Amino acid sequence: MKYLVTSALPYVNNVPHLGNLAGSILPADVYTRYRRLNGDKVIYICGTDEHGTPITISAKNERLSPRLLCDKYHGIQTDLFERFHIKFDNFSRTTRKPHYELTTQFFEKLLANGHIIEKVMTMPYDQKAELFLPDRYVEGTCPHCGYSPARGDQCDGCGKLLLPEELKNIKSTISGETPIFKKTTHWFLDLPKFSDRLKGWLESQTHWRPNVRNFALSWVKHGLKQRAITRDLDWGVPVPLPQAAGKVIYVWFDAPIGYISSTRELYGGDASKADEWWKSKDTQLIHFLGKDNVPFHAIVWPSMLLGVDEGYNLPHYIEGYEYLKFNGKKFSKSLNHGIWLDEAAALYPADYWRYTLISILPQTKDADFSWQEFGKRVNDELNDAIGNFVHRSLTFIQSKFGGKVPEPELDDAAKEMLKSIDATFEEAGKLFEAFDLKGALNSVLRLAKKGNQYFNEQAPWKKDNPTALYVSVQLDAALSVLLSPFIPASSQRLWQTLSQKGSVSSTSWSAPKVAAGTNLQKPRPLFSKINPKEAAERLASLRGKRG
Ligand code: B3M
Ligand code: ZN
Repeated sequence: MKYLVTSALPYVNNVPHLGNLAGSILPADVYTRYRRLNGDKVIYICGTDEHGTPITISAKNERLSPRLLCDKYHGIQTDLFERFHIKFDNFSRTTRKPHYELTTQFFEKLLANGHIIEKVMTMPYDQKAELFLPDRYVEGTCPHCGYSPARGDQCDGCGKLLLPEELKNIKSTISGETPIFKKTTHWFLDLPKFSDRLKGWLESQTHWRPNVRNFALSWVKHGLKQRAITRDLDWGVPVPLPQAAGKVIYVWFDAPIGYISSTRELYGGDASKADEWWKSKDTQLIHFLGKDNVPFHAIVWPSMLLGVDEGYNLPHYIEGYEYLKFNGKKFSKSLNHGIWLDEAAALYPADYWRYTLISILPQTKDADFSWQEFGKRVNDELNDAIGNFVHRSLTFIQSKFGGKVPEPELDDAAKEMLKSIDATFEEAGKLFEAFDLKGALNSVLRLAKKGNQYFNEQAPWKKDNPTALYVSVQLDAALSVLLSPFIPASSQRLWQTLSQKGSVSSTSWSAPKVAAGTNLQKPRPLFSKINPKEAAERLASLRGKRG
């Protein structure tokens, strides 16, 4: 089996925050790193989502052309993801020419196959701002659950997809005025036609998380509506029809096609190479994303893939995460509530963030990041349970055996410990296969704690205990491999301290053996403790300096 892994393409109008990192990009990276260690063929595909009104509005605010805005933030995001050791196989942009061409082909094919329909519709029009309002820029009360503010495309209260005209008390979020409804021609994807096939397909995806699957199924069961896939805008992929001047393809139509165009780009534009991932039956297509993106990936995108009828695989798995909050509330740029990646990178090593975010990953319910939580994870787990164990074992070998791994005489306790290492590879591997990244990390943490217990029981400081130290080194090496999907930089440092060759990320998902007689390097502590109160102060002072 091969694995084609994607994370939702981030809009290119901002500096991402911790929630954006935890919401799909980091877990997809961790998962891909596991796959690679496990010897699987895998690629991780992403890129920036550069169309839609989020971009045009930000461009206006920053007094830049949309293109310059995209250039600026594509650069910023590329750099930041690198600093968090996110290893994409390709990180593309949806404004590149081949992406325009592929999007145009998708549109033309769906039109030719009778899945796109031209209709005159009425759209909310902001008379003050003089523009048709895209769905996200009207707000009102949800007709289904009464939630407010519900957006014109979706209600955050009940999660249902909406149309602007269904909203009660509708307002433009650009001017605050009540919009008028004006006639305009648009092209619609005929979703109802796919209902039966989608329903059958979704019902058979019994390996998905029930919340994601039931969420998607409930939309189909409530009846799908035809959805406009063009907009009155001048930024985007032009609608390839003579009567459609001044109209572009809706960002949510072109964005997922970005997964394919980015894969093609990885192969220098060779479509047949990309198709080995997109069309071959021995490939699983795996999408990581936030839960608000589930309808587009579980309903609209599969309909597009089915509708072009070119043999594309449907998603094998959709991981839709719940939300990460900061101190109990949503991240908010306007309120400056949260932590942004440039700040995070300036404050603490990437691995501290990566570890903490995975350990609180919102897999089944919303999660909360706070400095206390960060302190607990970094101090009690990374530093005490993992770092101290490793450091104690390695310094003892330096002081008692001159840094040389001693020859063991394996007794029952030692054999038991070595067995636990194998069992952890197996257990954590199974959890990875089930997309339980948090569970996999916990399994590794339990092994480290067991190691501590073993070390304390063996008390090699009381008398020479070469066996216990030998076993501890095996455990150190195992932790280096087991942790490398989560904290690759620290794992690599440990790997080198153990005098192991090459990159820990390219060994294999099994217990490594450090032979007796190996000369180890002088250990330096892998982590250090943080002070939650000081962390908050350091962030404040960083912001003060930057103004
Ligand atoms: N850019 C929405 C988001 O960032 C959108 C995802 C596209 S995935 C094809 O939440
Ligand atoms: Zn609602």
